[in-house]
Amino acid sequence: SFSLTLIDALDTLLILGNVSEFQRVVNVLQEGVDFNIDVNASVFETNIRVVGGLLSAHLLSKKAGVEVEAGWPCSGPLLRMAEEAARKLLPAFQTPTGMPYGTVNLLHGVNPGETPVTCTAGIGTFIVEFATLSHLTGDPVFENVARKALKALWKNRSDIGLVGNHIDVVTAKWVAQDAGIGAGVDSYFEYLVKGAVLLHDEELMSMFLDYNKAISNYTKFEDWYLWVQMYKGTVSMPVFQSLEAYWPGLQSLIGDINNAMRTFLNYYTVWKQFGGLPEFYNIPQGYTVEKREGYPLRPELIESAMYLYRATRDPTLLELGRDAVESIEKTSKVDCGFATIKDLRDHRLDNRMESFFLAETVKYLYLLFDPDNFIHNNGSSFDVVPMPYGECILGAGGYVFNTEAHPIDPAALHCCRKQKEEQWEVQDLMREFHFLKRKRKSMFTRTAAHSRGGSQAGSADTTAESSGKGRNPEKITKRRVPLLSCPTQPFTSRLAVLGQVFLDNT
Ligand code: DMJ
Repeated sequence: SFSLTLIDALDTLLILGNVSEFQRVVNVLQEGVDFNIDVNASVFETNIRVVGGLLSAHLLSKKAGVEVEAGWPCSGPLLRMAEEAARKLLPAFQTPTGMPYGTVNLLHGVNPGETPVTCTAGIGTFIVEFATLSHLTGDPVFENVARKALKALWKNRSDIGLVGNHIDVVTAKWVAQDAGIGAGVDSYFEYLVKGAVLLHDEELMSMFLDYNKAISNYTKFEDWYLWVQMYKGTVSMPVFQSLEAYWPGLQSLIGDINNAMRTFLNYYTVWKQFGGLPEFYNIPQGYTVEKREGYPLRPELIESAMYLYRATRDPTLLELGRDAVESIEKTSKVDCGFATIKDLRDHRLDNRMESFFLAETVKYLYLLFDPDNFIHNNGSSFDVVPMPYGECILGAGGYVFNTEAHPIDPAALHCCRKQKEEQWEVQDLMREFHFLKRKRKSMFTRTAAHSRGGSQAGSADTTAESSGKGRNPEKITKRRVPLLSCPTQPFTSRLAVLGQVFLDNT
């Protein structure tokens, strides 16, 4: 009930080059979206699709020709909407462990009687959006709750280094103890890597690398990944889930191309067998799992193909892309969109289209076949955006996709962070200035009293001002406070204090 598909699909419009439609939708959203509604929403889905979609659209809006307000990218209507949506999610994080509930009511917060059981991905998939929000808005609360949740998962991993599928966020007891890389866990691992890349955070990367070792040791068999018991490492389900197909793409992000390609090729054989990936595939039996035969046009295998193609230019990856386009066109295209395939055994259709089809599947396919897309920028072009405190270099590439394929420009985080830091430094400086002013005033009062023969100033006064004892008090009060001589001021360009502008060459 809050324009989920429109928000989720917005940045796809720009990546496909439809600038006018992007601009129209931005206006529609500004006029029509209201998060103050009595709706129970998934904390995870609202974050990845709505907060992520709005953040990405906000950061891309200048490129799309939208007239941005002064202060962009650190302010703007879509950013304010993203912040408003994210604030609605914050009550979910108020738990004894810091791990969030899975659902909140957008109007009333966490419902009384809400289940405390949340899946691992529902706890560990916030750092990309929430750290972006914190950097852009200057409010650390979002990044803090996301980090606390990540740390809680890390603390509760098993002795053999694995995490389970569902945990009680109040007691920190694992309720589902299957460990694997797919449904319920997937984007937790993805966000350790992407959080590390976005924030240059070695701790997040080292957590991932430890998990990666445990996952290889206990779950990997002939380049397939199985489900195992998190404490013992014994196989619990020899099943491949279509959601797991993001893993080769993630491996490519850490440079593990050979392993990534081998696993990708396993998954591609399944694709060829059915003309799509069934939700569950029993590996030893080589067939779909009962009641899991559907294919909701998920993006994961195409996402991996896109990343791996950037790294290898292997034409097999384009072949998968071609197969995907042909089978989606042939089987799923209906009058009003592209329908989920209910059963891959007979290609029956469901009356449903997931928003991730537009947000992710179409986008990754397009990017696979469009080497010149601005998203693939290698830094050879960029935009210079003048800010009150200097210039920001934006749009130079290195975009980090959230798990719903919404690209975030890491340079914007740096830009706004820098601006906020400089604002804080100015505030500190002002505070120091007023403190010194007050101090000088009281010194003047005491010195004046002393020169009139009083002794209240005290003999232990050793401050610089006290050396003016006996001098003309007028002169003392006029001595300039060395505002710009503080060695802790890293100003390189310019600084405005009380309306005066100081340039570094003046
Ligand atoms: C998307 O909503 C996200 O990628 C999420 O992390 C899990 N997968 C779906 C699409 O398959």
